[in-house]
Amino acid sequence: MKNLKSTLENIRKKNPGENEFIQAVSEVFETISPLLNDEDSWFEQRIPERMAEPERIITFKVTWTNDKNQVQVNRGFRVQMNSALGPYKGGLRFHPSTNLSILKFLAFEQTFKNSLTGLPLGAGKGGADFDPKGKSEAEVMRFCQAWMQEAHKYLGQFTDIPAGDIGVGEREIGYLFGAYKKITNRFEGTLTGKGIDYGGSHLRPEATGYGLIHFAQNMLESINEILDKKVCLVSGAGNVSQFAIEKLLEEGAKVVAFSDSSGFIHDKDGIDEEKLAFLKNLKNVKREGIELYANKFKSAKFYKGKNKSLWEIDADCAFPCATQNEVDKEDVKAMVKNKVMLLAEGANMPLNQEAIDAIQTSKILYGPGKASNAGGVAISGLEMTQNRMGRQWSKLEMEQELRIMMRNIHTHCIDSIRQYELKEGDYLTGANIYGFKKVGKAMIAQGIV
Ligand code: NDP
Ligand code: 2IT
Repeated sequence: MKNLKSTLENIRKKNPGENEFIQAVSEVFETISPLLNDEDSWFEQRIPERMAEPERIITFKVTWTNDKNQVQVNRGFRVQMNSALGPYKGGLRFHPSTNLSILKFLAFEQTFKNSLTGLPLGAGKGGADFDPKGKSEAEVMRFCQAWMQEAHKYLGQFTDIPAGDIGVGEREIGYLFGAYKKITNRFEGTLTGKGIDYGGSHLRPEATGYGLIHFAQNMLESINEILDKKVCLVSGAGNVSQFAIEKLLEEGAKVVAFSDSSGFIHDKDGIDEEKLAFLKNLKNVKREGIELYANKFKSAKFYKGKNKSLWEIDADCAFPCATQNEVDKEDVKAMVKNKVMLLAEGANMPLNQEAIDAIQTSKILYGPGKASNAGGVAISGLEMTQNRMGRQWSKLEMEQELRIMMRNIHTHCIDSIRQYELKEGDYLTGANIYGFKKVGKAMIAQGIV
């Protein structure tokens, strides 16, 4: 396909050195040729190129003082990617590695993910190269206030609505919300993931992890399998991982591994509720590394660093929930050897391209993040609705909504697979086609803007 090749070439040339962004764009556009071949208008209207060009990028200086009164300088970002379906929507990442390539890849992925939710949500992503590790509570608060001091100009409940991502959870959203309210003198739902007493939604903290497991249940159902008694690997130990583990335990699965940036834990007896409570306290309150888990529970062993991989552990299901490109083709080979039956992504783009190629030619059922981790932004979308209505729905209502939305996303993937006669179980292409088509059609309908 000449058009696709030259389009990708143009995008590569325009974005030199942005490896993660190019990786995400190539992955989507290279899979959707059955759709692109179907109608001339996609290329005539230059939809792929228009989707890969952010509508607006804001980068700004964030200056603040640490507890020793020393001046600190960070870089803040907001990538306003696509507003065809609704206001810009997507998380904030506070991590020292944060740069424009990473945020553009995340914002690009968000475009298709948000489309799959069925809610009126555009796409964006932002954050800063700030490292929350080792910072005091007061330092985190001052940083959040300084970030918002500039960013508030570009945000708003009908314009752009950030939420959490790596390094940004309820604590940070609280400080960001307080700063936004003080600066603008408006109490409005400009951020999601807020505390339950000041406009937050029930189930938002749990939504990404729980939604991931609901999606996996739908996938397993399609091959007449269930989660009960399945041995599971979960990477990461943050928000998504904790609630993925919680839901897996509820469903009768056995979780034997998790990780953080210091290494991974193999707990051969499996995690139970008491151990999970210990892990939550360790990561969310004490904010320490997971080695302490192995000191406390004798069935667990800690593997420091990255010399050995968590994915080599024998298991039935795998849930990467830490960060991008954490799974390579050697990891997939190990999972194939161990007869893993399903891998569903809690993180965004956790498999590098070689790992995707390997898994797509294997028998492992593969759930791509833009479908399987969409539960978080889906409940964020309902938090926005509740804020606009001035209401709060019950936890039970939100649980039902989450299950329905994850089932619908699964159905959208399956419908695309059937319509375009894709390989059985090709959720990746199914999700990409559905996500792209809806956004692309809305862009064409709204004209050249
Ligand atoms: P958290 O900050 O709560 O947790 C991130 C976890 O991943 C931590 O255990 C962290 O280790 C580990 N980690 C982060 N970066 C690295 C790295 N470079 N190398 C090794 N380990 C790393 O983030 P979330 O749980 O919110 O996010 C996890 C993933 O899920 C991300 O890819 C995010 O984009 C995606 N996601 C999040 C959603 C949400 O609602 N929060 C929604 C959809 C996707 P340590 O504790 O040592 O820092
Ligand atoms: O990647 C993601 O979908 C998120 N970090 C959540 C975004 C949101 O707006 O809730």
